[in-house]
Amino acid sequence: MNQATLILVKPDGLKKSLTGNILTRLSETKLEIVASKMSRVSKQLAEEHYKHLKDKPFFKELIQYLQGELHDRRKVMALVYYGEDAITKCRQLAGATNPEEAESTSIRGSYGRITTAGVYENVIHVSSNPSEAEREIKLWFKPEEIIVDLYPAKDVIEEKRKTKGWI
Ligand code: DAT
Ligand code: MG
Repeated sequence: MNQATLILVKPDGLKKSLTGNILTRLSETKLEIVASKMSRVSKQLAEEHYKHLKDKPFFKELIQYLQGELHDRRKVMALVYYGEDAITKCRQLAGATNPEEAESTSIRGSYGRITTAGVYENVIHVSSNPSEAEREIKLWFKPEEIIVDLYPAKDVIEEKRKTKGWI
């Protein structure tokens, strides 16, 4: 079954210059990249992304980590991969959540670490199931930023929104 998944190259992945390695690993899946961008991560976005973990003792550090405060890289690379069993394939390549338990050849097993403060710096985010993927993709991307019609969208007339244009 065709699926979409959100992928984030987290700030530690960017700081360690792992973007190329990670995209190369993910290209083994033969999935299609249907959206990609560099994205600043506001506190609000980070908290919404990880809202299922808000009661965990590590939530505050996790939000700081995703915002790039631990790596002086206040951005992530966000992508949407699409194709047959996209979630399973990408999660398999990513490896287990805990980088010390992740298979050593997986992305997290190869490049992740646990900090002394207990933060899992695991390099990459992959959605865990189709409904989470839909929620996350809609959180990180606008319909027009995705080159296929993944989910139903409506026309929105924005008259007074201030944006930037080239001079
Ligand atoms: P995953 O990223 O594998 O989907 P998750 O959604 O359960 O895992 O957790 C999101 C992130 O939160 C995870 O990438 C790293 C962090 N995290 C999860 N469990 C943790 C723990 N026990 N200690 C520290 N960080 C943790
Ligand atoms: Mg998850």
